[in-house]
Amino acid sequence: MSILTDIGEALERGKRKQVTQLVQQALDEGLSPQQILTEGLLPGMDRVGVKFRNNEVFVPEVLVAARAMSAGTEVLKPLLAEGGGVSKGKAVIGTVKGDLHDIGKNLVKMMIEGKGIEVVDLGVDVAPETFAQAAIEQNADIICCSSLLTTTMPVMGDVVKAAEGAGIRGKVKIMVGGAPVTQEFCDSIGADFYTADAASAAICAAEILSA
Ligand code: B1M
Repeated sequence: MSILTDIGEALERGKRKQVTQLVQQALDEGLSPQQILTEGLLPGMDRVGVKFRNNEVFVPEVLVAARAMSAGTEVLKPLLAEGGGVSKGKAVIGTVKGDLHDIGKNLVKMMIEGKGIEVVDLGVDVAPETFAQAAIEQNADIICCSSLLTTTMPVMGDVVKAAEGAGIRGKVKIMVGGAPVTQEFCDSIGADFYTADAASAAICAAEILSA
């Protein structure tokens, strides 16, 4: 069994210390942070999601798996975020109001920072007006919204309206993403960019700032 399989299985069982240790071991063996993320941690989390949907595991098990996932990404963080240097621009990021899922949002943040872009993290359960206000206060170029629930996706439309209401729509680009979000949805609410994963989000943010 490969170490990537071991990482996914330890994550599924919520073994935080084991995940941390295995991720470090994989790095020591020369695997890339990207490979550890996409072929070890993420497949493990996906399997937890399937079991959750099928009522084979419940919120407590999902929470310990999520904590193990966060422990694993914490080890990778400095490597994924390698980029450093002078900031190329600024983004504010958050999970929209009503939604507490933050693992994907944290990954998007890490990857965008890896492009040398400063990211202000507003956390989870962020109101539309808070996104707009933070963009003004931080003089941000981009607002990044994450949503994992079909019930909270519409809040992204309210973020677009809040930016319009605050008079900053011409100045900031609005990026949206999260498992249920699609390009069609992005277009329907008048947001600027949809990307499906953290790596594409980072490329998109960098392209916005170099345009
Ligand atoms: Co929840 N949950 N959850 N959950 N949870 C889902 C999302 C669900 C699909 C599970 C299922 O039924 N299979 C389902 C949603 C169904 C739906 O809306 N149709 C669901 C549900 C129903 C719920 C509750 C309502 C359950 C309940 O209480 N009865 C509840 C809601 C709480 C709330 O938010 N108000 C709930 C709670 C929780 C936990 C707290 C237990 C925990 C979250 C812990 C945490 O985040 N700190 C949790 C988890 C972990 C999940 C699953 C299992 C995993 C999510 C995750 O972290 N994936 C999830 C099932 C699944 O997705 N397979 C599920 C890994 C992460 C890296 O992926 O976040 O998709 P993701 O991010 C990706 C991309 O989407 C993208 O990039 C990331 C990396 O490449 N991306 C962006 C994300 N944001 C982006 C922004 C961008 C661009 C790309 O631009 C700005």
